[in-house]
Amino acid sequence: MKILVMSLLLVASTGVLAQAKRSITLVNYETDGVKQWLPGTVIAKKGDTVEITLINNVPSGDHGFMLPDFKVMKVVKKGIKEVVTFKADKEGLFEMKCHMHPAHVGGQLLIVP
Ligand SMILES: [Cu+2]
Repeated sequence: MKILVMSLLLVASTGVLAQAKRSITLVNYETDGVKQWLPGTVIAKKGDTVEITLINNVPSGDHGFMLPDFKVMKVVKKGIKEVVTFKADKEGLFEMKCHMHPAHVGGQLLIVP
């Protein structure tokens, strides 16, 4: 048991959320008329550089990806990958959304200390 606890502490202190460049791919999908980015939650650590690759597979056409709190805004055309990069310079829970059709393609960005 003591070894397990020591191992978990080591992992927590050295790797899992150490400050780094984080890359993730989000895919836009539609089901029952609801459009979302998948995964809908992106997690990073304050200080990280976050690189998000965006793929739009929704038949209805172009959609936007916006992180208003980080001044990120990108139109993602169907079938054309886009990449956005930003510095996670503040912690908290932030909104991701489509700036072209604000009622959909939502998600959230969690930045932990
Ligand atoms: Cu949209």
